[in-house]
Amino acid sequence: MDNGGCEHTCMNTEGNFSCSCNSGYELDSNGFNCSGKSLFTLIDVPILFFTDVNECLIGNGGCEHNCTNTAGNFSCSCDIGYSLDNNLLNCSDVDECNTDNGGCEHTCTNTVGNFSCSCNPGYLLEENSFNCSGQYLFIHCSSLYFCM
Ligand SMILES: [Ca+2]
Ligand SMILES: [Ca+2]
Repeated sequence: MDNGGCEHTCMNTEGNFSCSCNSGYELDSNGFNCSGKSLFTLIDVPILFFTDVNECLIGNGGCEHNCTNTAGNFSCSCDIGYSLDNNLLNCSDVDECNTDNGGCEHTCTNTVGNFSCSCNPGYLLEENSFNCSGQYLFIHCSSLYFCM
């Protein structure tokens, strides 16, 4: 019995026959012989079938502000003035005044998503929005000894 010419298994079908191969082998193009799958192919399969899910497309990935899709994962980030909470989803206002008085020379006032500087009475906020300079008082004098 020549096994129908099949190297491994011959399967009889009505009026015909076909060859099949043992597990781990695949049928050659001639329809009779079997050759072992290359190790490369076996390793490559899970990579070929790997498709990333873009979690950001559904409900922004649960991120309160910005969602960034990555291969096999995703991450949330926050707008300027906010920091990511421990749950890695929500964003909280940064109290800039806690660090170096927010850079303000006099008074720092924290706001949601921002902060602002202000100056003590008699001082004006400079154009850089951080420093304070002495206010110029214009006194009208009609003479050296009489000012109003
Ligand atoms: Ca992803
Ligand atoms: Ca703030």
